[in-house]
Amino acid sequence: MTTATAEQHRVVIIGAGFGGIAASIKLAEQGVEHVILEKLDDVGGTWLSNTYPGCRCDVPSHLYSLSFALNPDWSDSFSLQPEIWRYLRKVADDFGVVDRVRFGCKVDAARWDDTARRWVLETSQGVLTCNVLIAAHGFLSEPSVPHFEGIETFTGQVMHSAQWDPSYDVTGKRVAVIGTGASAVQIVPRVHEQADHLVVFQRTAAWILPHRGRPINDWERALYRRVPATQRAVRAFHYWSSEFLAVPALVDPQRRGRLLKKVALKHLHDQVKDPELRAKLTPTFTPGCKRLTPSNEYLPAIASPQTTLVTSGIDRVVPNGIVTKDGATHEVDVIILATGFRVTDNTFPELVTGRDGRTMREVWDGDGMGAYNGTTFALFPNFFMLAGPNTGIGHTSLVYMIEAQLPYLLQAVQLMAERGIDVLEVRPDVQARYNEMIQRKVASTVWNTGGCQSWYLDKFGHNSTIWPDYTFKFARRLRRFDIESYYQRLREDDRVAGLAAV
Ligand code: N01
Repeated sequence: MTTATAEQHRVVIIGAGFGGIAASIKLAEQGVEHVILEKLDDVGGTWLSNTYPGCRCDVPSHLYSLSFALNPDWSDSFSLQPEIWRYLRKVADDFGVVDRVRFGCKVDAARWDDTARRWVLETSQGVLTCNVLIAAHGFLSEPSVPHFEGIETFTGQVMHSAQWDPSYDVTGKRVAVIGTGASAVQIVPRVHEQADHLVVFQRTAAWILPHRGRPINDWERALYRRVPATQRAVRAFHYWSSEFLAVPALVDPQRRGRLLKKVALKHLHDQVKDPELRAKLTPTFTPGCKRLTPSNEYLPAIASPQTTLVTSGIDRVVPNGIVTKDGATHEVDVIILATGFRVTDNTFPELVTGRDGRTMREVWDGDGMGAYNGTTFALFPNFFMLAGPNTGIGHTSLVYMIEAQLPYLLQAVQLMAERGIDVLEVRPDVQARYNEMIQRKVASTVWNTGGCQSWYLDKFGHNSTIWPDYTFKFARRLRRFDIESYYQRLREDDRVAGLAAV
């Protein structure tokens, strides 16, 4: 099929998670025709895929929602996955988003056609084209599945945390959990309740903070329903307190990060009485270098006689279990890989080919992963990414960052329509200056200096994931679409604004 005969859209959004749903609602409000391509069979993105026991959000529920679609009915101050997914599904239904989603439609390739001035998408349901492409595929969507020698010989079940098999019952089983990140910290207490024996393979100990979660009372829900301003006030409280308590500690860990360590050490001391175990569970890096993980149940589950904490490193997998480097065999029936996601090395950039014929991966291999305002990319015209490079945060809601990007991309789409602009592309010098600023700021933060290996850094130690400042500053930056930072090509003719030849 040629570009001319393919199905045409003004805007295509890839992904129907938080980002795709929010973008679709806002585009529809502006009357912009669009379609959402979603590889799964429902909306929800990460909150559809992650169904492991104990899966919940470690950001307060009132903050972890769209500002224009608050949910007065949250049952817990830190919601469990099913409730977050139901919330997203309801928002998608209420705002008519579901009707615009093409489910089971996987994007295999997206190529910029500079002659037609359109993106050409090859999908599992055929070819389609669009003038503007919005990638809302999420950066925590590709499971990282490490290869352990002999894993194919294992006779039990192997499951990644993000590919949980709901039909598998861990009751009475001997269970291995590999990893001690945010997912493991939530899985371990739940599996521990049901398993006969639990073996946790820890490569790096995690800083565990006290969890402040509690059920939300009926009267509170009634109040939020009747007086929505009260819920807004609670949301504002959560937002501003995490900005002013956490950001200084994270961006200036040497001077202002000590309190976090004190709180986490006290929590460990209170919950684990055995000094030998406590030593194994005491991290050696600065708190915040990896995502801070709150839990009141993780450390007691690890300290329980039903659990073995293994720190000697995995050597290989054998048919009946896992052999560690000290020669011990840990016999298990199921291996749960809580081993995280491919973030800086995921496959999405390999699918997207820009104006000069190179894929985003090829460009990033040369120049490093980066964007302008976490949203747009030189050489990739009319392309916007939600939750793009350096929009990640460790202390507050990613939904806030996604919402901060929406006015920026909506103004761009609106200006294109008003001024007859066919092609918008950020200038490489602008993008380079922006990334220099980001790298200067991130260099002294806990994510770069805290002495840990995390998904925030790529294999070269480059931080292309974190926004290293207060999040309201990000929102302020993106309040106005700075068209002067972009090359523009007009629809009527080939005049190029801001560039001799694009
Ligand atoms: O993944 P992780 P995650 N052998 O990368 C270990 C979000 N999230 O899925 O630390 C042995 O944090 C690895 O060890 P080490 C949140 O943004 C949010 O837990 O590298 N171990 C580590 O312990 C979070 O940051 C919520 O030494 C191996 C673990 O696996 C992100 O998702 C909840 C290994 C991976 O930890 C990812 O969290 C859950 C190997 N070969 C997740 N490879 C919320 O509540 C890896 N590991 C919002």
